[in-house]
Amino acid sequence: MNPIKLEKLAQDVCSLAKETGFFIKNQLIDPNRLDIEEKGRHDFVTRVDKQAEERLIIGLRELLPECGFLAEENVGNTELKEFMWIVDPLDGTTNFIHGVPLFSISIAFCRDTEIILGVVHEVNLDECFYAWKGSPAFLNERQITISTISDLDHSLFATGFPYYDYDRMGPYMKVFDHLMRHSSGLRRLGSAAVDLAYVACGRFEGFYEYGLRPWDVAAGALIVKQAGGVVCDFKGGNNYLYGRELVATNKNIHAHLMKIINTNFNR
Ligand code: 2AM
Ligand code: CA
Repeated sequence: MNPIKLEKLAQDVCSLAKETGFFIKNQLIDPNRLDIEEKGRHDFVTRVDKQAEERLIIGLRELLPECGFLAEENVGNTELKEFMWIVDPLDGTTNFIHGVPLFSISIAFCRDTEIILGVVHEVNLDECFYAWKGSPAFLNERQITISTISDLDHSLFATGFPYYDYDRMGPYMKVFDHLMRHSSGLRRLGSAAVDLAYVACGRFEGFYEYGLRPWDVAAGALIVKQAGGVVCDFKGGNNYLYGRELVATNKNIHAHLMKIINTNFNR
């Protein structure tokens, strides 16, 4: 494969995400035609998730024909290759189904297990967050960085509520309890990709969730890091892409949040 120019690729992927976002938003006009299916208990997919994924796969194949795919709805089948796209065509499907205007498209480009480009496009506010290996992070072409807050009391956190694996609810609720008492507050937006993008641009000081899949976090994790933040699993290690648990922070509050997570989850 020819050397890949990541900056140009990021621009092209942002354009594709914006076009696909426009398609998704237009489908909300008639909520009766979403054709909702339950993939598993509490796990929904609509015709729109699948059609958006098809559009993204066609567009990404045009950009770089030889790459593999790991995409949530698996419309084009998973293809494992050295260069891979990891795609969530609609992150926040539950919001989408209920007409809550917060959902996104998440597209990451990886070489083996390394994420080298990430785009998270929040459809409703038309906010496109992106970064590539070695770059700063951007929101609609403006450079973004993590916040500088360093104490819990002034920190705003995001999380996602568990929707399976309820065995870990005990420690989860203890972390929740601690942050309720000792932080500025907790938000549950319903799109992990947006939660991560909001850590990257300084709206949130930290985010943690378990039960996440690679397509929820791949793009956002790179954007947080390129914005100056820290991303890890619940033990402080690097297994957050496939490990189904992730912490992302602005760096300054990282040790505080990890202490609370460690105390409750890793005993
Ligand atoms: P999804 O909309 O692409 O499924 C929020 O907690 C995160 O978990 C989102 O990134 C969401 O991605 C994912 N998720 C998957 N299934 C979910 C469910 N049943 N309820 C809530 N979030 C779910
Ligand atoms: Ca999805």
